[in-house]
Amino acid sequence: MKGVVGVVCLIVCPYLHLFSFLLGHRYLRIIYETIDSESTGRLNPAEVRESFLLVIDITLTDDEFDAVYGELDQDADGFVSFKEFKKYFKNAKAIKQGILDKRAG
Ligand SMILES: [Ca+2]
Repeated sequence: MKGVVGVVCLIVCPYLHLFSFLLGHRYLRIIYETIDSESTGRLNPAEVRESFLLVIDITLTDDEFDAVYGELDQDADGFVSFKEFKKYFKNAKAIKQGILDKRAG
């Protein structure tokens, strides 16, 4: 059953940000739980990187990822908890715009 939910979410998640205003912050929880496939309750760097594609539809470069990981992993334990994840992506639009602005120079 969990596998089915995961597959459905992988199809739907790329579009979740489009109607995130309807779901409130719940879409972040859905995305977090989908990426945290082993239900460890924390995301490792590779998983966090994957989350950017799902939440804001952007694939980060190595440099971009290094720059933002410190902001995400607030307690610097090497992993990102849901609390940290939610705090960072609370304003996903602004995060996306910030990355695009930096790319534009
Ligand atoms: Ca952390």
